Amino acid sequence: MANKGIDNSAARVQGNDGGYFIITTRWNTEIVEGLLSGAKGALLGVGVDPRQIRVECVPGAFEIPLACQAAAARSDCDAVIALGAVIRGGTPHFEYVAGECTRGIGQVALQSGKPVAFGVLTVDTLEQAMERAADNEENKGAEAALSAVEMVNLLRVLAD
Ligand code: INI
Repeated sequence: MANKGIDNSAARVQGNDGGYFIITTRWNTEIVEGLLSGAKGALLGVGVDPRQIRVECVPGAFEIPLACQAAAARSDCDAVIALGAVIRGGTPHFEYVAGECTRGIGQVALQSGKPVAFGVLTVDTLEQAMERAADNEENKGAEAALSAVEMVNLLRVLAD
């Protein structure tokens, strides 16, 4: 898979001990299912054991950071992968929801010291969201999953 910015060789899993926690939303279910499918496929593709993958769902993108924080606090969590979609589509909520979600996810990563991959689409239209959640090389769930594996590997190297 030739995802932009992701080094697939660096993303090959190097241990089957930890867990990958995927946080999804009930908002924009169809889009999020596409992201989830991409993320799971990417994790399995780089050697993650299915038993290492746990999926939990929150109401919407605004709730993602808190769930990520709870997941990252677990000793059996190596990385968190946040998946969701905030679609501008005329909602005055957009800037607030997208902004808080993005900021919160970054904050959880820095405060927990664990990778929290950002697979939350922030787009203008449903069509744009569908393009990024499609079953192809542009799938942003897959990109987020591979970045999580790559960061787990890097943090292990840096901890030595
Ligand atoms: N949540 C989303 O995940 N995507 C959206 O596009 C969205 N919009 O447009 O409002 C959205 N809102 C809900 C929000 O994330 C919270 O769940 C809600 O405000 C309750 O806290």
